[in-house]
Amino acid sequence: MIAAARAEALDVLVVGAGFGGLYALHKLRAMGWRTRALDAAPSVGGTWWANRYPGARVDIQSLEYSYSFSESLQQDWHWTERYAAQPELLRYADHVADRFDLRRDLQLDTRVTGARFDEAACRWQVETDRGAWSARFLVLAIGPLSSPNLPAFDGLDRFAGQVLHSAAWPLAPVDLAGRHVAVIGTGSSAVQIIPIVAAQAETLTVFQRTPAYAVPARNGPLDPAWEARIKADYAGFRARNRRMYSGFGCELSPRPMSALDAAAGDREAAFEERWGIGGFSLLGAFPDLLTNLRSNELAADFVRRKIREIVRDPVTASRLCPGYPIGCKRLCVDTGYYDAYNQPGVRLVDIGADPIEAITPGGLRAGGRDHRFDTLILATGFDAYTGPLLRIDLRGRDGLRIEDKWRAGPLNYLGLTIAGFPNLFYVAGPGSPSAFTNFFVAVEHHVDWIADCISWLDARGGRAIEASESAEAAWVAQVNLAPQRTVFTHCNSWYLGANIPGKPRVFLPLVGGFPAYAERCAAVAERGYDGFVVR
Ligand code: N01
Repeated sequence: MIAAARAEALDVLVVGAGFGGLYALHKLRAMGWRTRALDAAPSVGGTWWANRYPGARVDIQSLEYSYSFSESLQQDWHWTERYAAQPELLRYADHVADRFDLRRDLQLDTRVTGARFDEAACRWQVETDRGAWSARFLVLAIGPLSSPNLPAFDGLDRFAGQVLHSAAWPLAPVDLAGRHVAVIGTGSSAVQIIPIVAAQAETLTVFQRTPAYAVPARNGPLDPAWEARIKADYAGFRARNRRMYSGFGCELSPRPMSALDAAAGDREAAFEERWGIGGFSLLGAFPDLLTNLRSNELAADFVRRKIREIVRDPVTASRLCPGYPIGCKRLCVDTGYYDAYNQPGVRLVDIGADPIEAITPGGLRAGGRDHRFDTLILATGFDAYTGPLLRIDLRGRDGLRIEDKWRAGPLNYLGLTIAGFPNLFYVAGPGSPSAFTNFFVAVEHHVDWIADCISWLDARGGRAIEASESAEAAWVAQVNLAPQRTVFTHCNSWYLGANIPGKPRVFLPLVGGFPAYAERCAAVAERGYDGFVVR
């Protein structure tokens, strides 16, 4: 670990020590750049450090949700389960930090508070809560989902019991035995928390504003035969996944037809097969499930029938059935979510119909009714994509402030750069396909592209590189247009910023698939960083 903060002149400062930041530090340092990484947390791991709520687990299979940059790493590391749980993912992050000797250039417990581009020096001057740094290039690997959403519920500060947030869970174990617990929210975090809490707590009341679609994970010990088969040609498996729309799932192909054209029995068999396989595979049963509302409705109806089969109380089952297209909000991958509602102490309250009026000292009031509990779990998600960047007082050329630049939405080029902010790159930010992509495939791509760009600039003696405003405008137009041809605009979701009051409603991630995006980024580079201005 490097010594206490000081104004140190670097080539590259990486912000974030999650999986994006760790790889950025490794890659850029190996290329000879004087690189450091900072993270506000006391540990590496990023989202897997912060989201340590009970039940936290990845929703992409671990043999796919892992680094591909090192053959020896991917051969040596053994995942114990098909979908790794949070502690195992954290062990993996720690292992990577140790294995590649990253800690000597890593400073934890250090929050970046501001960064200003010094035009005369062509450098970023970075402020942290532990001193200042100066770097030629700034790489923000701060994660799209790292700024928790804490809704401004009236009376929250007067609640007499314990308040927990899924994305800021305490380090010390929380014993819920004998407690009367409430969960607000029914997104991916809540869907993982609820079955665990249902098994531990005396009672559990779930406050649902909008029902989620959840599909079974079918988690279990990792099949050694499958692991051996993948490891026999891991590079080939990774390459095939990089050609997939979402950067994973290469071993399953959709039926080669619209869901509407399949015979009813075949369609049902396809959905059943995917329900049995588990995870996101259901959405890949037919190629048009996310682009054709009528096809989508067939899959949505299949899941609603499953919910009614699992949940014994018909009123609760009906409340749990979503009315919007499946996949419009990110699909949840669960273990025992719907079944949890069959337990005697578990209740579902519809706050879509009867919104929360106030948190009271002993619970909350909604629709004129008082609900009593002693522990409140907010599983209310994140201020996605823009929240993490806007927490930093970021100023580009001519003092341009990021909050002014992004007042109407996150202007960017390729989801990697921002006009007016030279030599600044971000990993898995707005305008990139990260939310729809295996995160490891996304971050390895972004970091490799950034590393190539920096090398190219340096090799031709350039001091600064910056997206042009015209290239940025064209990119943002594409990001906004692409979802119009899909089901993604037919509900309120964090993809649209709709979960945060007052946030501009613009589509944040890029729709269109990882391969097309990667091709576009490669073409930009091949054409001499088309759309960029070099000084
Ligand atoms: O957050 P969410 P999340 N009053 O925004 C409700 C990833 N992830 O933390 O739908 C009442 O999905 C909100 O209601 P509504 C994954 O990408 C992955 O669960 O806005 N309710 C919703 O029900 C995921 O998509 C895993 O009407 C309020 C819930 O809170 C992303 O992180 C696990 C409210 C928030 O759901 C976010 O998931 C966990 C209010 N004022 C997360 N505000 C894996 O499995 C919000 N809600 C790997």
